[in-house]
Amino acid sequence: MKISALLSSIVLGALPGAIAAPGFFERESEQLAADIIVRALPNAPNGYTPTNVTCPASKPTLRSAAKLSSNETSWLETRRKKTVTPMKDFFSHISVGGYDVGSYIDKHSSNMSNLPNIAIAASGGGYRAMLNAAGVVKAFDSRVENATTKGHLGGILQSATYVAGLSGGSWLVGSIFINNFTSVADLQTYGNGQVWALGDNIFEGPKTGSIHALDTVDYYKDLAEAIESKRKAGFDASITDIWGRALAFQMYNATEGGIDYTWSSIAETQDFIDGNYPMPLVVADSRNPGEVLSSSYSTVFEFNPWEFGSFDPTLFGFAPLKYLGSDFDDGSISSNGSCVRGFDNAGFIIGSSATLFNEAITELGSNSSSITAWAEGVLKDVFESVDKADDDIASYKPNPFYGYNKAISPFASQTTLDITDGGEDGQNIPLHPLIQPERAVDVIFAIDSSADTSLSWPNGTSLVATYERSLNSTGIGNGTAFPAVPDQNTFVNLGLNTRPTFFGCNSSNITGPAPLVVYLPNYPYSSQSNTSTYQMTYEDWQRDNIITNGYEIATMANGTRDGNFTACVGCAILSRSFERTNTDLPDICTQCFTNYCWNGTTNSTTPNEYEPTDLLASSDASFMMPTILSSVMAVSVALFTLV
Ligand SMILES: *[C@@H]1O[C@H](CO)[C@@H](O)[C@H](O)[C@H]1NC(C)=O
Ligand SMILES: *[C@@H]1O[C@H](CO)[C@@H](O)[C@H](O)[C@H]1NC(C)=O
Ligand SMILES: *[C@@H]1O[C@H](CO)[C@@H](O)[C@H](O)[C@H]1NC(C)=O
Ligand SMILES: *[C@@H]1O[C@H](CO)[C@@H](O)[C@H](O)[C@H]1NC(C)=O
Ligand SMILES: *[C@@H]1O[C@H](CO)[C@@H](O)[C@H](O)[C@H]1NC(C)=O
Ligand SMILES: *[C@@H]1O[C@H](CO)[C@@H](O)[C@H](O)[C@H]1NC(C)=O
Ligand SMILES: *[C@@H]1O[C@H](CO)[C@@H](O)[C@H](O)[C@H]1NC(C)=O
Ligand SMILES: *[C@@H]1O[C@H](CO)[C@@H](O)[C@H](O)[C@H]1NC(C)=O
Ligand SMILES: *[C@@H]1O[C@H](CO)[C@@H](O)[C@H](O)[C@H]1NC(C)=O
Ligand SMILES: *[C@@H]1O[C@H](CO)[C@@H](O)[C@H](O)[C@H]1NC(C)=O
Ligand SMILES: *[C@@H]1O[C@H](CO)[C@@H](O)[C@H](O)[C@H]1NC(C)=O
Ligand SMILES: CC(=O)N[C@H]1CO[C@H](CO)[C@@H](O)[C@@H]1O
Repeated sequence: MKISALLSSIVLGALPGAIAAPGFFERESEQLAADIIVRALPNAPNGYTPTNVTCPASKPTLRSAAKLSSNETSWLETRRKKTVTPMKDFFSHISVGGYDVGSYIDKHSSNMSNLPNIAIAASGGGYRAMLNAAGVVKAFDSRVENATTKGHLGGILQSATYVAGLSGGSWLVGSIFINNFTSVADLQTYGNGQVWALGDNIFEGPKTGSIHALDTVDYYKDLAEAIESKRKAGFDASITDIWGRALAFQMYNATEGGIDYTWSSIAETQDFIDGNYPMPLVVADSRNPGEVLSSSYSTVFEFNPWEFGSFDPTLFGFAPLKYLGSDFDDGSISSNGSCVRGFDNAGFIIGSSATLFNEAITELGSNSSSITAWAEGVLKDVFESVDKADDDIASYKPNPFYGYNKAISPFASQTTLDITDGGEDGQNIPLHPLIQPERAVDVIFAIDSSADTSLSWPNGTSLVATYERSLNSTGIGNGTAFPAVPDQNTFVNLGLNTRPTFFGCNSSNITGPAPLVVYLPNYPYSSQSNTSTYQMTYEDWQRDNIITNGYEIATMANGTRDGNFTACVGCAILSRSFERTNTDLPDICTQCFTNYCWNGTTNSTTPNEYEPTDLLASSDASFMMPTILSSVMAVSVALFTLV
């Protein structure tokens, strides 16, 4: 889809911050956060510029997607063991009807493949999606104050194996993993132009005096120089390069937006090697110029800490991420070819997953009444030189998959690989890497912040896309299976998008191994978290309100909407594991599954416009707690009679 037409009106309307007077978003407080965070590694050889380096003794090669990489397999052994203690801690504060989960875990911990394998997926949807998912991840994080008290779910993050992000969701993943697995609570307190200072318009750059210490002109100059330098070294620069650099200034707490941080450096960080935290995954699609994507034939790519590639039958291969930019031909670098490093800039990766926003950048670049600096300033040359034929594309040239898998891959004949927003094929939740049978994930917490309805709420569209794709199991689905989900009208009519809904509870109803999906749709608890995908600035209060709302989505308002919800999450986590070990689920799980699992019922009549109002009825929950609690009870009674 050519998005210019679709977006141009929205973008200009949605960017008032971009044209606000300087200082409009100035912060009152100059308080500095005390924590020192140490990040992934600044190991690029030459800043943003991909650079020829001496090849390692055995030259990097591509590999088939038939199995996981040896890197991942051996990392999993370490990581899965490290999840035992967090899982026991989790079930020490989450009671599942009094069942002794701790003993169950102990009993099976000698064979990790019997224990739950947990994943979290954060959808696209711009800053809204980043912040809503941040709230969920915060609720899952045992390091966060009060997250392990009654009604809360802290510890799921520490128990997880994978955390996947797409587009806006990838900004969250980048913010956490490039900043040494920092917590969302810490990201919120940084402020002051360090990270997540979202009141600073990304088109103007960080505040002078922040650690980035650049004024707007210097900021543009910095972006432009990086892109120029990449081009001079012989590489394509696309709008994504500018966009990715700009994002990095907001997400990565390091000088110049972590210009020399690579995504592959995550794999070389000691805490990651030691399996102390989950594996990050970022999802993007490929798209040929002018092509309209659909989940029924798109090729879905993932960036994991070691590799970039796809499990799809249209490519079925992976390239070493650290050596992207090298001249691979049919899977290897020729004897006189050189090895290149530094292509996988950490900003470029999250920019590649979120190319939808290139349009916003392009608008500003070409519309001098918006921001003259973009049109007339130092970025002018860059805008004129980068390829704008298709704005929403990240140019991967040389294409690492050139000449590879010629018999099946349309990419084998292309010298450039065009990468685009992971949500462009409709699969806006990054489930793809998590439903690969080789990864054997048991439960996915699928955070959906999509803007499906006209008021920017989700209605199940993304799950439908992934489900339909999986039905073509011998084709594009390539052996993946996914739980059945109903049509979008049913989602709205049955309220499946107003509360957590479980899909795939009955594994025997799925053709092939598939995880149980805990669907966590964006829904208003304490604030209207349906801001526009193209809202590009958030004051700290609004950022924090959406994060709190996300926290309430994950916990059903800290258990006040259903006192049994945390137990039900426990059931969802344990379900596949108990099946493997032939263990009966505790009784309470029967009730839970009746309440939360979609049972196959559909109602496909066209619903009225979906327009939910804040469940907690006031944006200031702490102010009116007693009233709210009773209204929550009333609402939950009403809801559960409907379920
Ligand atoms: C961000 O990084 C800088 C430099 O490494 C460090 O001094 C600062 O404390 C960090 N900011 C926060 C809020 O942790
Ligand atoms: C990353 O954070 C962990 C846990 O807070 C800390 O122990 C470790 O020293 C940090 N990593 C680096 C490289 O400093
Ligand atoms: C990944 O595995 C390969 C082959 O075993 C090894 O050469 C490489 O160093 C590993 N990469 C990392 C980052 O550990
Ligand atoms: C944690 O809970 C205590 C006791 O209810 C409360 O006083 C405190 O404000 C809470 N902290 C946060 C960050 O919510
Ligand atoms: C890197 O090496 C390739 C050939 O292996 C060469 O064509 C290219 O000019 C080199 N780039 C730089 C910047 O030296
Ligand atoms: C759900 O979202 C899709 C995609 O935006 C839209 O086409 C459809 O009309 C929506 N349906 C309902 C019932 O909200
Ligand atoms: C199934 O996938 C193949 C590609 O692998 C594609 O050619 C075919 O059109 C798909 N079938 C349907 C019904 O979408
Ligand atoms: C839920 O807990 C979070 C974090 O402690 C808090 O910010 C939020 O206000 C609470 N919400 C409700 C409805 O209790
Ligand atoms: C929680 O589940 C138990 C067992 O099914 C049930 O007896 C109890 O009423 C439920 N509590 C709430 C608050 O729904
Ligand atoms: C079971 O699977 C079929 C399709 O294979 C689907 O139509 C049905 O709704 C599913 N039932 C449940 C409860 O998921
Ligand atoms: C399935 O769920 C619907 C509401 O979503 C409910 O009306 C129906 O009674 C349930 N069916 C069974 C067999 O539980
Ligand atoms: C399970 C399955 O169908 N795997 C196929 C995925 O695609 C590759 C490449 O076409 C095939 O070789 C696999 O057999």
